[in-house]
Amino acid sequence: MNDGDGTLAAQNPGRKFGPLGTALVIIPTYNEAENIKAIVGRVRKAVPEAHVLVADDNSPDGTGKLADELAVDDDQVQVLHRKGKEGLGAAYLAGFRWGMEHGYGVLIEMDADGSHQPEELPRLLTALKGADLVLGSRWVPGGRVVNWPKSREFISRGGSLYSRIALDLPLRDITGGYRAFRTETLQGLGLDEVASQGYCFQVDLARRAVKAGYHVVEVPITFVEREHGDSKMSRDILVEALWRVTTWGVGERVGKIVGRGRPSQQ
Ligand SMILES: Nc1nc2c(ncn2[C@@H]2O[C@H](COP(=O)(O)OP(=O)(O)O)[C@@H](O)[C@H]2O)c(=O)[nH]1
Ligand SMILES: [Mg+2]
Repeated sequence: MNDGDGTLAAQNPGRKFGPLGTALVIIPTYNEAENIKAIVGRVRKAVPEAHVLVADDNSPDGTGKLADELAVDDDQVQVLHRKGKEGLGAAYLAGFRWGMEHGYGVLIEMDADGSHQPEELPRLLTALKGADLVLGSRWVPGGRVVNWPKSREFISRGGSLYSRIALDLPLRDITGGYRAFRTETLQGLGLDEVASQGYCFQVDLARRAVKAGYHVVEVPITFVEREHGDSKMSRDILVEALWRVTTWGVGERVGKIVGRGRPSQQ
């Protein structure tokens, strides 16, 4: 899909990066009434120049209404009301499109539940000055998780390791959802074809960015398990991710073998 900057980045690792522009922190929500006010307040304090977009899927617990109350008092906070629960990936895609239409230079993914600490955002933005995409990473030196059950850590580490090997990606945390994109990077990823379900969404974006030749940097983060509300992670989301990653991995390998068998074009 990408035929511009990404390829250039691969060819010119020492290239200069442009200024960042205004950042939009996109926070997808489904039943986060206990968390929304605190997280938006923390973002506004940690990066006062950034704007916030809450992408709510008509949460039955009234999260959208609470977000509206925040938006009334603060013109750097906006709310995208969506019809119903369509998954985190679909909410982010809608948020990315909104951010592109409104001219933001940086689009950030952040959970509402406090797992992604807004106080770490300045470090992600500093790294983005010399990158196309920054991943907040639990599994690089200096990264860690707090209060996570061993079972979830095992699944998360395993998921990243499997994706790393299956898709041949030089990344440690491939399923994480604390990320800062330059808007041009997202424009080069072919968002219309991104798999929007659960963890697949994060894996697919990372995979597309690497394959397109973008400069992707991992910055260590401390991921803190939520204190309020429930996780929306399900067995179905996991199984789907495993299946998709396997299909992509096999597809890439077959593609390489078939490509090798063809006579050279040059
Ligand atoms: N808009 C929207 N947000 C969602 C949906 N599913 C999860 N989220 C949000 O995505 C973020 C991460 O979800 P969470 O349940 O904490 O996943 P976990 O951290 O992997 O356990 C939270 O802010 C959720 O409210 C959804 O279907 N729609
Ligand atoms: Mg969570």
